[in-house]
Amino acid sequence: MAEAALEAVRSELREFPAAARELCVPLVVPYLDKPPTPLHFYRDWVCPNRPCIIRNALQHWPALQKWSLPYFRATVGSTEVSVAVTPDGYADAVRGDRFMMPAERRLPLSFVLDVLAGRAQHPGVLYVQKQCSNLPTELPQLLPDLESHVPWASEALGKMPDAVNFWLGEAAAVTSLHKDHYENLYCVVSGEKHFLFHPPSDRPFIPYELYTPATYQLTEEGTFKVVDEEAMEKVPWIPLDPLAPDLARYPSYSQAQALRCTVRAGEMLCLPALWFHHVQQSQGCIAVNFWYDMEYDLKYSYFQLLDSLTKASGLD
Ligand SMILES: O=C(O)CCC(=O)C(=O)O
Repeated sequence: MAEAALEAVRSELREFPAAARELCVPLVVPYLDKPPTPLHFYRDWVCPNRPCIIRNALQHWPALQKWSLPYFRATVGSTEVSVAVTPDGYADAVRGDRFMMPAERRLPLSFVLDVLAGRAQHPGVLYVQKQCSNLPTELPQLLPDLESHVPWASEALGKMPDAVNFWLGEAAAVTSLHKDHYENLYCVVSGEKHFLFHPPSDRPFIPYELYTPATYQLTEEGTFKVVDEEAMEKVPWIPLDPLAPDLARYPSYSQAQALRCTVRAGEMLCLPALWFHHVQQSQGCIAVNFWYDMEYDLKYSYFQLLDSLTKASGLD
């Protein structure tokens, strides 16, 4: 009897993503030709939790004309920044039976630029991607080149961003599939970013497991050592690579439908809170994003329920 009830819950969970998709998930990420008003942004995108790409939202930023690798070399080349270094381009990702975090190195930006241009060598893959507002904290000289927030979004959401992040890295640097509790306004200044998404409603098909956290350590010889973070709790993370999903191990994922888009220079992606995303980029892509904390409203609570039911019913 209990097993029959549990199977009924699993069956409902398996049907939920298709029903949600039919009702409210777009088949492609739509484009807007100009920024929305605060009302339209809230009504058409934030409330329904739908992504879009906005053109002509950044053209007043001097960064769009100025930012390039030679400009950075001339203006902030001597500034030291935190750089995530990994052997394979995957920081904060499941590798084997560990949740691997990158080695973190402080390097002059000019050195990173040399590596990006193929003029210098460094072991592994480099990604300037320290989150928690690395733009104002590590590269404040660049702040006059853009706005410190997105005015129509700040007005719509009634708050300022929690973080303004700067991203610059090698094409081999990949961000593994995950979700955040932020309304994410992701602005590409130069190059391209390739996003793969799943709506939050796909949760029943997306596996999570608990992993021992570990950090890469770069040795003197330029090799990588895996050092367990024994004081840290286990980390729940998605083991699946959506580019090459192991369907023998995670067969449910074959029922999930990924949405893909490329965000080009001058475009802003509005990535709603709780959407799963996996990110790749062109070599030397320059981007800035604004993380606005989401509203912890019923939408959040419903997602938590979906998450709990998926785990409790053993669908994970
Ligand atoms: O650009 C990237 O590599 C990752 C961006 C991301 O995951 C985020 O903003 O949450």
